[in-house]
Amino acid sequence: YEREDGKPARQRLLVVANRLPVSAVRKGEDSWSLEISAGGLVSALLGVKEFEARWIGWAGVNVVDEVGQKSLTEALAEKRCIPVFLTEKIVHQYYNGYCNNILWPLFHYLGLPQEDRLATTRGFQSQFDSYQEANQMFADVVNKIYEEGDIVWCHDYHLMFLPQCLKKFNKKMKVGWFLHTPFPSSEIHRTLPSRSELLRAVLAADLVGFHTYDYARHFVSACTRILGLEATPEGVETPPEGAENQGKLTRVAAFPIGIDSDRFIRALDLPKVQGHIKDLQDRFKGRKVMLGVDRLDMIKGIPQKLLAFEKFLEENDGWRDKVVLLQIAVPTRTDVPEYQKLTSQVHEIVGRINGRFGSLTAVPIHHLDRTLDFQALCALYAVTDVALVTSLRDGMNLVSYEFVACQEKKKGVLILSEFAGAAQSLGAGALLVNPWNITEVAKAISKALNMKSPEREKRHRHNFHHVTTHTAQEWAETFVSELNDTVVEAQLRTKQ
Ligand code: ADQ
Repeated sequence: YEREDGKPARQRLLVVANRLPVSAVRKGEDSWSLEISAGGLVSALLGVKEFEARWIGWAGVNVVDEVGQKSLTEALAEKRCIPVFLTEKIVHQYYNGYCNNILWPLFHYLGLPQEDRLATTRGFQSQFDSYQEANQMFADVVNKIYEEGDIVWCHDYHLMFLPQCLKKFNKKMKVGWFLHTPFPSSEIHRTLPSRSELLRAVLAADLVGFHTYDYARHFVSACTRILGLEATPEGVETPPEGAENQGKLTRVAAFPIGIDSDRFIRALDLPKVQGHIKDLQDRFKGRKVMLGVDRLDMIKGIPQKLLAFEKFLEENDGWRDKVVLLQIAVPTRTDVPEYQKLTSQVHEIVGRINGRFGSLTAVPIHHLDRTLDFQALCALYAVTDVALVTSLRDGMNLVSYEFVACQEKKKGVLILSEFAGAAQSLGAGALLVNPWNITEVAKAISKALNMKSPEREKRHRHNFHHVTTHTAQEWAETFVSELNDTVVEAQLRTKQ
């Protein structure tokens, strides 16, 4: 790479994810309003200074006309984003269907949606075809902009076919793939009709990453048991297939994600956040604040959390007017019936508990079906005494990290599901629970609310140290530099 001034430019990192970090809304025939969504992945990659990132993904809108596609492409180029245009049918079959209705529940050990089981089984093949087709559409965009020396980092369960599509186009492309969800036990993966095709497609990557060692181990077991391949301490070996094929080692490893902890810590000093904190403290004076922040998804175990809180209130009447649970739940995938059912279920439980334990002036649960802006979220984390993360399964869970980052003053307690990836990093500081056991969770709530300061301090120290030293930036840097090295290694193996 050479810049115009003759100096070498930074190596390009092509980040491919289902969604771009930008949402596009059409304002006119050729004008667009773009809103950046500053998620964890965006801030993680902003910190990776030695590479120049380009984003490739779907902008969240279906644009079929040429004028629209051209103008959106130009508008996004300013944000270093390159759109993939999917058709409505593909979005329905690939995204709503195969990704969210099949892979998402299966990877979180929830099986297929009960009522849809047969319909899903019948519709499986066409959804899988669309999934492959969609992955090829992402690959076509990457292939078009790829230049020698670029590194390609594919993200998540939406794009398991992408590494194979890319390597078919250019064997020398450096390709990494990272999964943000758990990878389930090989016994679960075995039930997927397309189990082998998906594994083989991922193995085309040079480096395959997971949040925890357990997920990596499950993936390797799936490859050995289902595909009959050899596992080595570094990953999975694929034997040569044809005369011209060299065989291949795919590195498999754990890269636990983190957050941009400084961003949260710094935000707490902002006057606006201080103002929110003061308002919240006044509002809930004399009561301990418990907090849940989740996408409204079945993996987050929100009904289980509410039932545990109900049990706690039943058994501890002295606490009834001294504690409040703030549950902030962002609606997602609102067009999927299973998610609509979950919303009604949650509303029903909240209504019941508030009816049972509320008074004319106060209710035990404040439930909000919406997203909060960053500053309001930081303030909430800061005033919380006990955070409740009860995911039934969760790749990592960043909410637990964000809560810890905002607790330097208060040193509140984190109750954390043992089925969240975060349990492996924050387990020593948190109270770990099995979210299915509401008696155990109710006891943990009582323990957390009654915990004395020295123990809270000790637990918080451990977690705070972890969250501030294992950041998103470090996560991205480690993955990308290992991907770079892995390919060099693979080339050496080929030459020998
Ligand atoms: P998610 O399932 O979305 O991510 P999580 O890791 O907790 O779960 O991240 C959610 C993000 O959304 C957090 O940054 C949080 O602040 C924000 N958020 C949630 N509810 C909100 C609300 N009501 N208002 C405002 N913001 C809200 C997936 C996997 C996780 C994995 C991440 C990253 O499911 O297991 O940790 O990717 O790899």
